[in-house]
Amino acid sequence: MNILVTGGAGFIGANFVYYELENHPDDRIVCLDKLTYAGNLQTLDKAMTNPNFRFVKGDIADRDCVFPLFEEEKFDIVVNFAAESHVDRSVENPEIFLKTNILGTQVLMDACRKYGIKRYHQVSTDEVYGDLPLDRPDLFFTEETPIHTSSPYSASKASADLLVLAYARTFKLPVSITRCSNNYGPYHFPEKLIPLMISRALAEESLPVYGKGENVRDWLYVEDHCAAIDLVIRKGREGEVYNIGGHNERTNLQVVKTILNLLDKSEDLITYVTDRPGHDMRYAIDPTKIHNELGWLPRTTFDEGIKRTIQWYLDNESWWKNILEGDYQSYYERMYKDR
Ligand code: NAD
Ligand code: TDX
Repeated sequence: MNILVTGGAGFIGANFVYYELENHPDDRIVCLDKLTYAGNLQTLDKAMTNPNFRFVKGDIADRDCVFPLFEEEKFDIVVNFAAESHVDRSVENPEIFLKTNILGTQVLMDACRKYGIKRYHQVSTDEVYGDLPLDRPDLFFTEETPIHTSSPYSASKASADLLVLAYARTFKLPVSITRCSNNYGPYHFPEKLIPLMISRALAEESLPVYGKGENVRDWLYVEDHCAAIDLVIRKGREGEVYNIGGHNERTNLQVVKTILNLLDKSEDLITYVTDRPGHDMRYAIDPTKIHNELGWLPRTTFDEGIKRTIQWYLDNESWWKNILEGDYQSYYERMYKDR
């Protein structure tokens, strides 16, 4: 199989590249990535020497880049991870989210129509379902939960999902979609909650918790997400949506305190800051469908995954320190200074 992985220099995409190279050594992986602020070629260092791997720098929304690549490579499967992925950045400036997340998806699917494909897979998010109230722990997102978005980011991801389903119905494109809960693990960009808190706690800097820290996220170790996508693209039914999540719900405050505790740092570092506008209260996935149809279950508990993640950040300081020393400094100033 010849597989195109877009956004493979980012967090989940890179973990997926490594998962595929290890578990399907006969397949070829081509990574197309624009290398935005979130893309990092250093992350793919270990793949670069693999003869079954090729990296191409380019924008999924650029037809002049995407179409010749499809013509040359004749892909069997496309897995689209490429996206602007940070909710706070979408509040600051929505436009690039619409361009990459919606129009980029369209360009990729147009290329699939023109050059033929066995499967186009869209990596989506539980955020397309909006949020659940904190006082209803009995409620979960299923694949039938209505789309109901809160942020420009989630609206762009939901729009892309609808476009994917429209291409399936109108043009008979063989598609699938997965909607996953919050991931964590190696190579997670330090603007997101868990790596931000690990890196700041290590430096004994204040830990900015939005609002009261009571919002709930359903955390999934990134390798479990990769295993689920791998199953769906090879064995999942065409035209279907599969939710992915592992019943690992935690409040943000619980997550931050766990990190402080594991690093043996003081809880005095926690600083409550102004809440995110439109902040979703709770995400919680019901993964029954993917479990029943494909036998998928998460392998990593939160307690185990967070320890492994912290250890990875301790062992790979140069990876995240390089990021913190770049443009990230002005990002942090902009987002958190007067908060
Ligand atoms: P990320 O921000 O870490 O990585 C995104 C990657 O896409 C980067 O390498 C970036 O350079 C690349 N990219 C951005 N715009 C591009 C463009 N126009 N053309 C080509 N490449 C481009 O994101 P992530 O956290 O790895 O998320 C990957 C996907 O998974 C996204 O689609 C996201 O919506 C989805 N998702 C993420 C999570 C999560 O918890 N992180 C959960 C569910 C779903
Ligand atoms: O400094 C912070 N303080 C804080 O309290 C940051 C960065 C976040 N938070 C809170 C906001 C959220 O309730 O932590 C929670 C997690 O925040 P993020 O890491 O920004 O993730 P989230 O907004 O939940 O979205 C993530 O999961 C779904 C990914 O970034 C999305 O790409 C994915 O679709």
